Amino acid sequence: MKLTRRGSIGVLGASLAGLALRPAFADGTVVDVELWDMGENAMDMAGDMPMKMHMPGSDMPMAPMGVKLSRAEVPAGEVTFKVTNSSKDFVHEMVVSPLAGPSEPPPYNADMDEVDEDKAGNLGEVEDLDPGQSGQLTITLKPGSYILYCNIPGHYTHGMWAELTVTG
Ligand SMILES: [Cu+2]
Repeated sequence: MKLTRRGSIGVLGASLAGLALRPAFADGTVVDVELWDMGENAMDMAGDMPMKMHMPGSDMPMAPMGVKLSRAEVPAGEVTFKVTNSSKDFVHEMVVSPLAGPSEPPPYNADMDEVDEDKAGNLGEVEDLDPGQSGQLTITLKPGSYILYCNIPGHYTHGMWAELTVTG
């Protein structure tokens, strides 16, 4: 969620155009991404527990929301994220930003309770998926550390992030 948006429709359109020109995902890596939560009370759960990236190494067993990846490591190059919102209650989204290093927290805007996308850098997103909806994003990634997160206010701090490592 930010001012300079790359809409999910635009991303989908670009992907469909790509499909017409060459075999689907012939060169790229596919990562399945599930955006999940524990139901309508998920935002009231977890209280003030610190769920965000300043807990490196935590697997956040109590997080009421999350981002689940089919793989946490991919080779550099084209990566397609196939994103599904499995929630019955919440709109979620997936944003991709680089990290300064493994488990380095991204810039965080406490007033908005969200990642500061302008500072973190937004490499692409699948925005505003309704419950049960899917979307996808294809981007080219260099080796390094990345974070995939939902930046609807409060969701990041309720556990909606996952790290992705891109190897050279
Ligand atoms: Cu969310």
